[in-house]
Amino acid sequence: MFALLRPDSAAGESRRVRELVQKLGATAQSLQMGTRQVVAWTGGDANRIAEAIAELDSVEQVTGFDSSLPLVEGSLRGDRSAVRVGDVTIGGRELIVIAGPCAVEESARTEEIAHAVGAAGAKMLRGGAFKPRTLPYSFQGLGRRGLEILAETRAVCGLPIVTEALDVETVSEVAEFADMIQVGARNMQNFGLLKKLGQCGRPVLLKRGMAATVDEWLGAAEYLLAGGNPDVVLCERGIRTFTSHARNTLDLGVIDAVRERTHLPVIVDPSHAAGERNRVPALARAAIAAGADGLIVEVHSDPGRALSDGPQALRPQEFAKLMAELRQIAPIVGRTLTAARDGAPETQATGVAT
Ligand SMILES: [Mn+2]
Repeated sequence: MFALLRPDSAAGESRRVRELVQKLGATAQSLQMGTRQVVAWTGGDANRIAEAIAELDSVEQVTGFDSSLPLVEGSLRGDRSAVRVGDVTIGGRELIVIAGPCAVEESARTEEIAHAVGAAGAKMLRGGAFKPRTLPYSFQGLGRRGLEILAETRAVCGLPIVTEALDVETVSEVAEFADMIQVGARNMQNFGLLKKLGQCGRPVLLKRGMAATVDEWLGAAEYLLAGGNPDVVLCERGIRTFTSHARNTLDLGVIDAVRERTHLPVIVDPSHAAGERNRVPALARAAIAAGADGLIVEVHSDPGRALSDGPQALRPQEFAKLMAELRQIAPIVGRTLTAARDGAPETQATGVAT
């Protein structure tokens, strides 16, 4: 069961409620849902506890679990969550496009890409410092140096950064530098990592596992929320099917299905779904048309020399053209997309059809 505390409750009030619940024989924990304090418990005499708790001034509502995903499905709040990352809000009316290289390479290259995507309208920079690669011989990322390059790039370009934490050991190090921490598809059910990220103090971008059902994906998000981190953005990136024309099959239908079940924002990664740059724009346009709150797109200024995922990286001018196309789609789905500014790569986009 749950107790929702009043918005004006003093900090730490949930501890007093939790201790009372525990005294009555239940196992309880304090949670934070947005700005609200919540105490959740299992066990004990449900009626007796509910009666005792309802009498406390700080308690607004006592309610039972009507879902196995109470925080993700948000039975205590009907509104949609928006997740703040620096000065960016994901999940509002504005579409948020995150762009950048698969992996952080040298500093000048990272800055060049960041300037180009920022001018074209991207609101955040992506780039992996710790890379999960299929083979141990592939480029594994620059590690801490990669995080430093991202932070240096943020200082000159102003874009908040999202980068992946691969394991429990590196979470604190990544949190030191990143504005948002990514959980990769291969790590979606790394429950130790999810528990650690519940306490990391940074918003989390949770990619869907390549063979994960919606219940499993939302269950992973529930771990983050139950662990104390309310700032979670879901990311569909394609699932494994029998298809051979693309790296993965982008599950466009899941956007609406997930938005119906959870208040959390959902963005789409068309790059890892496509696996090939020519296929990326169509998937990106479709994702926005299907209701995504934003995109995360791989962009590289010299994809032929990229150390990771070069074949699926858009060149800066291709990214700018895609952004121009998305600006035409955005108002149709009730969204806005920031304008390109001076210094954006030249684009000849005249319409959605290419
Ligand atoms: Mn990649």
